[in-house]
Amino acid sequence: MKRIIFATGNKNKLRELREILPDFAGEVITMKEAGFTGDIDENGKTFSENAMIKASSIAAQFPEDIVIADDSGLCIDALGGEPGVYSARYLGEDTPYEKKNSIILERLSDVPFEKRTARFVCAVAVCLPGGEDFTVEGTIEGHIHDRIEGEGGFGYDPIFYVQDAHMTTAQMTPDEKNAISHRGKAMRAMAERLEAYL
Ligand code: ITT
Repeated sequence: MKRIIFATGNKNKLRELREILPDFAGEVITMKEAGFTGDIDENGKTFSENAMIKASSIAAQFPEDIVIADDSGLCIDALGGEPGVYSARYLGEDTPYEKKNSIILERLSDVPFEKRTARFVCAVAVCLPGGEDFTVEGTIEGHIHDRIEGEGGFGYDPIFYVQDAHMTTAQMTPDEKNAISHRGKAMRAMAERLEAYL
């Protein structure tokens, strides 16, 4: 059985992977647990490019293992697609999300609901021993809410409103979010492709 390394330092991504694919996640170790110490320069222009940069950086050190990586973020149409691939760094890497979310709400204060369209995107890249690789993507459409609401999820979830569910992704249970989320879709698609390989 090959080891599967998840190239992330984000605990919330790991938690959601465990919720989305509990059997698969039993086999997964983090890049820290694998002993990766280097820096990864996420300088790609797209989520897929950045996901592959992360996965291939780890795969270069651990060529015998399967490596997966997640690059994701929030794209807000009224802000020209921002924060997009800069979602983690947007308004400062160490700025609390409470503050980032408040600033976004302020910037959109004059924008009516129908123009507050946004989507979460998640690209998952996989590097296989032997040099093969692939990426898959998942998205979820929504609107930027008029207030911060909900305690669940992480990051931008308290301002991401899903019209069909009448709530933000932070108000959903983990199962409700994962069933429709960008990461749920991308991780399930990844597992299907990977199963064919395994
Ligand atoms: P790694 O690169 O180590 O995986 P990161 O947090 O830096 O961790 P990204 O560069 O992919 O990861 O940035 C993704 C950011 O997008 C993340 O920090 C959140 O702010 C946001 N994001 C992604 N998925 C989200 C979700 O499901 N709910 C809320 N915010 C999300």
